Amino acid sequence: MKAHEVNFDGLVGPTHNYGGLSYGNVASQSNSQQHSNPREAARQGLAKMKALMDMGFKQGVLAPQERPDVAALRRLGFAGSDAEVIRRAAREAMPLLVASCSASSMWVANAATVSPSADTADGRVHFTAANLNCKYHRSIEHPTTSRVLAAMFADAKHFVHHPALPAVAQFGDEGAANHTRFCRDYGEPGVEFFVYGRSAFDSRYPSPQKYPARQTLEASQAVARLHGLSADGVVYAQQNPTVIDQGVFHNDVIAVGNGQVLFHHQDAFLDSDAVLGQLQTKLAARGGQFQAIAVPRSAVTVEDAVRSYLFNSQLLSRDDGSMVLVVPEECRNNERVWQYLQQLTAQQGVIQEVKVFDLKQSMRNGGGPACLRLRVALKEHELAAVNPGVILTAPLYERLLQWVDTHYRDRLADADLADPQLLDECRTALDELTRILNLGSVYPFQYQP
Ligand code: SUG
Repeated sequence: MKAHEVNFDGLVGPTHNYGGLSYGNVASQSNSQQHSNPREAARQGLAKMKALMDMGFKQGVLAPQERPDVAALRRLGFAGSDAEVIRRAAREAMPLLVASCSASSMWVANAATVSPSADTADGRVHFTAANLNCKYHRSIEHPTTSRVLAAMFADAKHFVHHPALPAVAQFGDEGAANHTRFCRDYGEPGVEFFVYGRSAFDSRYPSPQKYPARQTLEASQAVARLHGLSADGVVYAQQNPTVIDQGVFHNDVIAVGNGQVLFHHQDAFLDSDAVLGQLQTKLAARGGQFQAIAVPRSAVTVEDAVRSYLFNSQLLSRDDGSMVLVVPEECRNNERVWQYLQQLTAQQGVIQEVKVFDLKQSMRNGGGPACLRLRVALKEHELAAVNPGVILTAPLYERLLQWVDTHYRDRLADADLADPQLLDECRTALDELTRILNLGSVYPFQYQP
């Protein structure tokens, strides 16, 4: 049965800004307080979606969230009309207003973990929304994420939605950014690879010293249980704590996998040989042939990887079995990384082409091509059951472009977040978007929680 990997890209929201909210994410911290350009950010994201669609890849769209999140501010004690809530937060607790305005839901690699039906006990596609509880501004995403995913994948015959794990640090879960799947074919049983930063309950596991490890082993194990994965189809690996301390806040900043291939930095994992050995053995038991492409630190340092986001790339399979690597422009601007990529494609190995995209607006917050997409492997009949409103087509692309140009500002600074007018603009835009994507009422302002 034919199956596809569909990339659902997060549409950048109208409040895209640089809040400096993510300690441990070097780009977010170093670009704090700069003014942003939400219109350009959304256009850059759409350009990538369109280009991949034009190359023949299946592409979907994931809607942004309602921001400022007035309901979240109310939960923190700000009262009055919506405008008063925003003005009071701006006066008394600007960092909370900034957090409630973040467009961070655009990085949908953190929206959820997804297991395709070939891997799960009940033969359905399973989704677990990520609690993202390491950062306040991200921890408020999952209720709406769940509603949006349920509106996209509504048919309970094929799709199962699990609520986010308990919202405590011990179950810190960052979704697909720490999850990869290896398989011979997207429709066949595969090996799901969960990478965690620390253990919450077992002190024998080392932890980073400087920056937080966002994903715990216990969260990854809970997701695997919820999805009904079998032990022979799962590998757990600990991220190297020293790379977390250098700014690798998710595994997808240091490794990317697709099909039977893992493209990763030499320093990505603790006990790398054992990890790669397990992947090789478990994939072989499923009839596959695992291939690891390790980038040596002598060619690309961890610092280069963090600056260029070489590994925050999309590795996509073409019909002839070869792969294309989708990288951000920052890779071309880094001499060592670019040289490595030239050598890689010249070898005539599995990765034969590199495609470069300008995603600067998102990159300044630490979000590259891979952060912007949630992968869902679907068999043909499952794809047919997805809400067709969210599958990108040429007319939908044109409509979204027009929608962005109508509603988005081209400049946003901290002070603008205090303007209640921004809330009205966002709600008007999102109300229209839910009609364009045929999502129904998914936002708090539409259903009054
Ligand atoms: O969680 N940045 C996001 C970037 C997420 C990248 N995702 C993956 N690697 N999959 C984060 O740190 C910055 C927001 C700000 O500072 O305004 C932010 O949330």
